[in-house]
Amino acid sequence: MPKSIIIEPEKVFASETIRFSEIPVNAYRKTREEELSSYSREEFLSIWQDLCGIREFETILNEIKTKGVYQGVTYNHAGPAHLSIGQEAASVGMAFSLTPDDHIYGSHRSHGEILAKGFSAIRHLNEEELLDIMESYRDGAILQPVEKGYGGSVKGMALRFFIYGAYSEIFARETGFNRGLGGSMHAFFAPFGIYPNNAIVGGSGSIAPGAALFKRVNRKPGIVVCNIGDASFGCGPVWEGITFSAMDQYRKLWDESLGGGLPILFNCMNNFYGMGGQTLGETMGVEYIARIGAGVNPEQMHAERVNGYDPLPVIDAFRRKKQLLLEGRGPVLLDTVTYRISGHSPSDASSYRSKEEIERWQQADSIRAFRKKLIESGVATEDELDSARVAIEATIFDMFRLATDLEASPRVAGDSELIGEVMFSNRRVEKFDDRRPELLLDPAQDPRVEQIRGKIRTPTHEGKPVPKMKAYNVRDAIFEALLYRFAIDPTMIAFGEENRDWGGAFAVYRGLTEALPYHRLFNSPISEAAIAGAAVGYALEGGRVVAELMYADFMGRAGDEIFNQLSKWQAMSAGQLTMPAVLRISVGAKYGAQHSQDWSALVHHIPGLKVVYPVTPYDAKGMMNAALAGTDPVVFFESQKVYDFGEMFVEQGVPEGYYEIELGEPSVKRQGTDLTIITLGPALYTAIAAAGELQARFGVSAEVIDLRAANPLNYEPLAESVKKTGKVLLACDAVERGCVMQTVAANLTQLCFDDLDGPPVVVGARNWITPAAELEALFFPQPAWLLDAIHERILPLKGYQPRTKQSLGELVRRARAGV
Ligand SMILES: Cc1ncc(C[n+]2csc(CCOP(=O)(O)OP(=O)(O)O)c2C)c(N)n1
Ligand SMILES: [Mg+2]
Repeated sequence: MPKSIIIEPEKVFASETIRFSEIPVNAYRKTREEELSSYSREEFLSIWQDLCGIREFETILNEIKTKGVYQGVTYNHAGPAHLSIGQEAASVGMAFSLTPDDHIYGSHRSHGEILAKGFSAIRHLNEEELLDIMESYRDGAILQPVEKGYGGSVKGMALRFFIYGAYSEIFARETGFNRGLGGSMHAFFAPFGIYPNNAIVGGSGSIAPGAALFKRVNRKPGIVVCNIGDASFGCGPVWEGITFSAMDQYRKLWDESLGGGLPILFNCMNNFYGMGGQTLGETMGVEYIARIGAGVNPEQMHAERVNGYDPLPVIDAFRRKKQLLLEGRGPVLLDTVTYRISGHSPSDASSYRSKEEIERWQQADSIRAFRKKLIESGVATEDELDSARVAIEATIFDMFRLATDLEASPRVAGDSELIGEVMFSNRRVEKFDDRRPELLLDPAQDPRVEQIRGKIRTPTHEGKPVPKMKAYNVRDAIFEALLYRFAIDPTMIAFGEENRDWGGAFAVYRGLTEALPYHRLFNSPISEAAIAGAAVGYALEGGRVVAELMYADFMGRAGDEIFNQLSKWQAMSAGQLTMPAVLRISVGAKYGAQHSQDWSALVHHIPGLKVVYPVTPYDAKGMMNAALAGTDPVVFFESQKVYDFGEMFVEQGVPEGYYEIELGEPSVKRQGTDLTIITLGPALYTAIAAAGELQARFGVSAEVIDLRAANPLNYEPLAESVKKTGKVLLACDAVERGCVMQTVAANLTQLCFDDLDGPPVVVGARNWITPAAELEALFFPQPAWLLDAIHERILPLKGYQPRTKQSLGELVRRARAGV
């Protein structure tokens, strides 16, 4: 289906001038009278109390970190504390009018934002809702210690609950929001709309757009706020997240009923510093962060700078911007000016800024200024303000003390396997919502489905091998699994580069464009970080997502999103979140050094990812089905070498119906008795060819086992085979150094030491760049390499003349040369 928007030469060559509109800077002009009529006395006092509460929360942490004691309570906090003293007004202003349906994402410096949003949520929720949250959240584990001996109101209890959960999380206690597995920089509490905070600078910049996408696609209420620092605007993934959020298609191509532009507000907590680098005048050139909006879209992201040293202009801006977002006019950029009076962390000597500067900001302190405003306007007396301050400070202190008490607030036991238990959620979810999945046609009528119907799903047909054109292949298998789940789970979406119209970079999605509306299958910008990051945001909000990276070599562009985000949030949430995201990554060939590398080892090394690599149609369908029924992040490698391979192993053919193959189960592809060859990826076919030659020329019977997955991995069938044969060769297309097979070889050595005639031998690609298509035989393992290695290091083959160097001496030489 071609694009409905036509690019016309006359139009794009017409002479004109691009005009920018003015970007407001501190345009808030409300008079005292106007302010007084905009808020009730109760609201003014709540703002005041929130400001004081955050200041006290952070002050206690600062004292504890620097002196080890606060008001007689001694405590040694080993972890980080990136405090936001000075930034309270910006946080309170941000959170004031947000409801629990509005989700915030943040940075390492998010205590203030968390508290402000929590305080606001407690005001927005009624007593019944609060009780329900407190009692059900982790079966009351946070509530129990705070309700003991407390006779106050439900809202008062909720305040205690929330502050205690935050402190406990920071102090790594079982009673923290995330059982202490998140900690200071990652703490969050989803029932109040507080979503993951990220210790990677700008980390939320690519994730929050996925959360906003979830709201649009699934017609959920509320907006998403991405709170990030000024220095994070130097991070590529933030720019990618903005680009992803500003795509024209939301308003021009997607169904209007979805609501238009992504409801996301990038809120820059602009304190003018990274750690020591000054973003105004030194490390950036943009001068006003708000200016960035001008380069993004004609609306300039409705960008604006506001005074974040006063909560009222921030509240005003958030109200106006939220309205825009609900009208579908997002994304929005706010440049909220504030100042961090505290150091970057308590050990910060502030050597990069002058004392005078800090003092000037202290004199202008937002809390002091707000107090003055309330008194001068007659909203409250000194005494009233003091007693409100004292009350919140007392609650904060009490909860701090309780959280430091090891008896009331224990840590996860020293011998606990908890972390291991929450690395994966290992659940099965048929669908994440009960509504009817949006489809453009009955899947049975899909043109691709009809085409596949004419294909042959068995290895042979009428006694002959099946010609490629007629064979049901790996592409078809993945397509079938995807279409099946698209028709069941209404939340499931897929996106990536060239995913629509083009049919997916390698035609796996051909036929899906016809079946799915735009919002369920769409083209992303060329933004790998945003593709992977948005998938993370979408999944952790509760939707199923399939994102695609065109080549494994592009994983570097999404490094943080794959290695730190996709992999870690389930465990950092102590199992509160699931991550039902499949990241399809094709592994190239023929395209040289930057398009043909198998990087399975990189993701295999990262805890928290399931890594699979099926290479037959039967395996691809069964494993994609399993991945799409699960709740864990699965990196699903697909080899371009085998996309059009038919089924060669399963005699009865690839079933038309639904079936699953458990992830992590190796598969014996050829039975044998003398030698075991274990493979991962397309090396399976190399091994099958080698096994054929071994049998035909030397009468050696090789068993060939395809791992199909790198993690998790069941070693039992491998050990069983090795125990039978006593000999094992492992082969893959990844470069030999540090490849998955090295780990498998090391483990098999230990598992089967007594049964092995000799050590396992690994044959991988050379530790080189992948050369041009014409030279690939020099690089990727060939059947002859396997025979050579077997002859040299496992089982001398009678009369055999090796064709390549596979000796141990050669291994040492190559290692010494580093190649
Ligand atoms: C990707 C990455 N690079 C560097 C760091 C180390 N670091 C932590 S905070 C920080 C400065 C961040 O500045 P900004 O985004 O303005 O937030 P602020 O600390 O001012 O709140 C740096 C460099 C990091 N955590 N992540
Ligand atoms: Mg900063």
